[in-house]
Amino acid sequence: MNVAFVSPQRQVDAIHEPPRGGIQIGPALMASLLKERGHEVHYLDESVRNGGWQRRSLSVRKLQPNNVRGIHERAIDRTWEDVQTEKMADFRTLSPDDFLKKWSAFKRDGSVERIIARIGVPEEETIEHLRVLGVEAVGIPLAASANYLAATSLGRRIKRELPHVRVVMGGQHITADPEAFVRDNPWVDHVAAGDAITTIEAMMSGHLTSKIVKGGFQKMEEYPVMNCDLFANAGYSTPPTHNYPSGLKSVDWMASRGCYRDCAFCFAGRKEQAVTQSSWDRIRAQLDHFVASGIQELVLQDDAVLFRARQFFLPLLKEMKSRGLSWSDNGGVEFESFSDEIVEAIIAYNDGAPGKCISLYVPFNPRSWNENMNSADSMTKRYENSLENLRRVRKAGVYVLTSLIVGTPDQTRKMFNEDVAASRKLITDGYLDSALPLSATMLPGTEWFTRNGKNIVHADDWAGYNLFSTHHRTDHMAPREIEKCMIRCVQELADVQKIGGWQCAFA
Ligand code: B12
Ligand code: SF4
Repeated sequence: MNVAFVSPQRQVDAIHEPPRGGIQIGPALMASLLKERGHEVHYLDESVRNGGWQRRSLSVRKLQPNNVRGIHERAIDRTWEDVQTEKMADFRTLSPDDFLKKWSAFKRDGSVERIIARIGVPEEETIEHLRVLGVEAVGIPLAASANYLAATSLGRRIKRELPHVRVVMGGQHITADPEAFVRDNPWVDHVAAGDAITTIEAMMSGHLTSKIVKGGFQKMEEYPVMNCDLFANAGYSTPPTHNYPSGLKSVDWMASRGCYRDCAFCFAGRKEQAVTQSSWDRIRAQLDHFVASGIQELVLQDDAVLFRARQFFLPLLKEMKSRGLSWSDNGGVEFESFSDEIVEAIIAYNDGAPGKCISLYVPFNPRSWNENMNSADSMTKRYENSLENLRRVRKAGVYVLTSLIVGTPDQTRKMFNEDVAASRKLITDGYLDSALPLSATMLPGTEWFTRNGKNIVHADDWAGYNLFSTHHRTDHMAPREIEKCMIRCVQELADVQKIGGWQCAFA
């Protein structure tokens, strides 16, 4: 077979969202497997290919009040730089209320209006490229709901202009409700419900009859070594756009996946997704391949990297250090499990010999016991030892950031104010480098979606599903108030933290 995995161009909210991207581990692993089996495989990320990340066209997208379906969009003759300059000048000089009078996505008449930036290669160029490559099938990932419009628009167009090409899709958004996806997108040939690592070859080859192909949740042993040659020339930048900019050549990687917790807002912790860890043979082969490919830093995306830490995380550090690899954690280090033993191993990692721990993302996520309290304060008081350990790793030169989730279904204004004050103190007391505000998102397949999905302002507001722009109200806050809290958080912490463009749209 001659096949391609194609991540479409991005459509992002140009005002409230910092554009972030990187390799898609799932598609990269499926591509590696098919290549291993002798197929001709292309890995394309249209947001970065051919200088894509710098190619940005702007439009205004308007959604009618009262949830009337339908998207009205018109191109605008402005550049990304021009809009960012104006936005940031307003951000620095206006009060949060005045800033939002001009830039809020939520208009007084109840409509939702966003300035959308399309980032990457335009669809017609993607179609032409696929035609030249002569592919028989394409796989389009749809992990993040925020990519819904871009992914479905590309898939539909491929079926229209290259009707002989099979289009298969998958990813967490589709897994959450495959029936609805197929109903709304009847042109698609196959979709994966769950993992496709064991079914992708049959899906691509057209040997299956059913549209929805169930893949369950697969163990790490089903996944091959990720082949870096596939995306070596895809166009990804150094430093990456979603992680602390170390300047090193990096790659996203998961040595394990799944989680034993079940947080109300997260897809990774669903009951069927029990933690699965790669075998040591596979890990060693992968690390050797990374080194041979010139990779210097691993960006760990594991859901529960500290699960069975003595058997897994601590030996993993030894394997990475022995190869001189640096690393960061972007998937989230569990604060509760940030023990002395783990911290001592991280400090020892930064001993001056090649390989360094560069940054750690340690979220103070709401758990069931503290959903009615402010997270930063309640977590750090309950797990004082973990808190002290944050200071210790910072002293060893590690950049430590946390997040502050704004507009959770349970958060009151009082809780938000306390959260900002607690985050500020944690920074000034030396425990953290920064606290990144994220606007709560009701992601399909999660408890928050079931509970508060009804409060998403507009059903067609796909750009609102990223973690930076607001897309909902709660029993305690209107959409604009949530936006206002996002602005306030950045402004009120600005004098104590260094927040980068990869973390925030207002930097
Ligand atoms: C790594 C990661 C990132 C990285 C890389 C992004 C990427 N697109 O790969 C970064 C940090 C850049 C990122 C960004 C974002 N992410 Co993210 N991310 C993850 C994370 C931790 C791991 C994904 C992964 O690689 N898993 C390992 C592989 C093996 O599994 P998999 O992806 O599920 O793939 C399997 C199946 O889903 C399926 N499949 C997947 N793709 C395809 C494609 C085809 C054709 C087929 C047939 C099947 C198929 O088969 C695969 C193999 O078995 C997940 C959580 C998780 N545990 O999955 C969140 C997750 C995917 N992210 C999420 C979100 C919300 C985002 C952002 C919108 C956040 C933001 N910035 O606002 C952005 C979107 C950016 C973008 N361009 O798409 C949500 C998505 C939920 C949703 N419905 O929207 C998740 C599920 C986390 C959560 N909160 O629950 N993310
Ligand atoms: S937020 Fe983190 S701890 Fe909670 S279920 Fe998701 S991966 Fe697990």
